[in-house]
Amino acid sequence: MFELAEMAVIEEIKREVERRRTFAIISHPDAGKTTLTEKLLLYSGAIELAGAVKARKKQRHATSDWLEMEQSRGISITSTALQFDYQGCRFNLLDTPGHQDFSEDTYRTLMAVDSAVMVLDGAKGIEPQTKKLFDVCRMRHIPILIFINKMDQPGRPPLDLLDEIEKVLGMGAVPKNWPIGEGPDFQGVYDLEQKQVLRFQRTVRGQQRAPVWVGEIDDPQFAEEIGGPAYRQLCEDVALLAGAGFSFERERFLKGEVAPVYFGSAIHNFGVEPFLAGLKELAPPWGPDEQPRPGRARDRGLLRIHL
Ligand SMILES: Nc1nc2c(ncn2[C@@H]2O[C@H](COP(=O)(O)OP(=O)(O)OP(=O)(O)O)[C@@H](O)[C@H]2O)c(=O)[nH]1
Ligand SMILES: [Mg+2]
Repeated sequence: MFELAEMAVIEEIKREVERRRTFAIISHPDAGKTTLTEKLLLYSGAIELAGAVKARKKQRHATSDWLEMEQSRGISITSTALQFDYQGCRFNLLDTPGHQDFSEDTYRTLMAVDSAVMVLDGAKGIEPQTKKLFDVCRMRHIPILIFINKMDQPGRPPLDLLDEIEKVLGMGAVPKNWPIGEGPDFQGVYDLEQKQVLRFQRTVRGQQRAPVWVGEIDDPQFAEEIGGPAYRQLCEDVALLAGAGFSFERERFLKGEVAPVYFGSAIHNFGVEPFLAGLKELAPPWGPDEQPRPGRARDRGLLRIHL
């Protein structure tokens, strides 16, 4: 029989485990993992001013590229573990290097996480290193969330990107939000579940949170302000998506069979907060594996000591 004090400790441990979200950010080099990491820190309140991967003289560098060589070259070389709290959850985030020379480090990191964030460049889609890392995730049945980044640059039509995820990765892709405007005219995202428009404003070098207007798609002022072509495209896409019958099943997500997809621009802080909210809602806490994950349990303990 457990004593009362022991029971309280066990309950406390259970609560602490429940509120943890341990995930890695993975992708082909340069898709924007470190930039997104920095913006997740900004939106969680862990930092007040976001740094840049390639910082100017007196500007802050991105928190997770802390090695001098990373700062001078503007690439990530090692995985960096960062911890922050957001709305009662404790996030353990591992920003990984994309370059294949350092991929051993990324593979090891993937043994220790409960989910992965896959960052895609909206113009490039699935690149070779992304595919390789995806294969590792699939082998380990790691649930994946997708952030399609760099929507502020001319890119591919969002439906093409979803199609590519399904065809190349063989995984279902369910959009949670949808881009408003494209390339330099990218203005925000439409939340497909809440049926809400989130229209962001840029800030100087994206160092601070982007002011956001939240409203209805049929608000005449919104329609006027975003301009005719962007508005028509958004309405057409939303109607098309409603008819396409996308449905997100949590069980399939947890098995790594289907991924929720979010759009945004990490550099301008567009779509970062909805993505952070999605992570909180969907990324699973640690739990007994439903399916065996090769190589996982042994390494997990070791890494957790440091987190
Ligand atoms: N236009 C645009 N550029 C971005 C965006 N996000 C990141 N970048 C730029 O893309 C480049 C690569 O960004 P990183 O965040 O270092 O990419 P990474 O995936 O961490 O790269 P590695 O760690 O070296 O694999 C940098 O010059 C960023 O400023 C974005 O949303 N839009
Ligand atoms: Mg990086």
